[in-house]
Amino acid sequence: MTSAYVLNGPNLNLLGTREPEIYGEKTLADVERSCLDVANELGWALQFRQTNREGELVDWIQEAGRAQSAGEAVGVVLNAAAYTHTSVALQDAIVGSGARVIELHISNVHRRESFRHHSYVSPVAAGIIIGFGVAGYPLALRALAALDAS
Ligand code: CA2
Repeated sequence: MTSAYVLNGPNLNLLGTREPEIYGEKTLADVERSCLDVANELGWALQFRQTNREGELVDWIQEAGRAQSAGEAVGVVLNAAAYTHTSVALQDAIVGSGARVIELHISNVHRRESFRHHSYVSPVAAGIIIGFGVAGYPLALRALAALDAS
């Protein structure tokens, strides 16, 4: 069965516990359930993960790229959180692995502090979903399906 990866970076385990005015009230477990509903509808297995470690995100992107090359994965929805704005290693992992990546942010980073306006992921992403709250996650899975069909 084809897998879709949804990879979440640092502090997203805190979703729903603090800063609801920015990130809403849903928890990461709620987000996983909404992704599972769409994955089931699309006939995909779901690899939904969160880590606070940059290297672990790199490992998972490489894993997704290998699975995609083997025809076993459709791509990655990546909310790299703060590493979006700092990590050359993530950009290198995306390019080096060939993983198809949809960059996702819950908040509209362009309405926030200027340090959030730059992304190392955007130039190597297939597409970007920003500012739709956690509703962006199922949208991003549907975007992966659309890209896969095109
Ligand atoms: O809007 C997004 O999805 C972000 O990727 C979230 C990151 C932030 O650094 C990016 O600029 C934009 C922060 C994730 C931390 O999430 C928390 C959620 C609830 C409480 C505290 C942190």
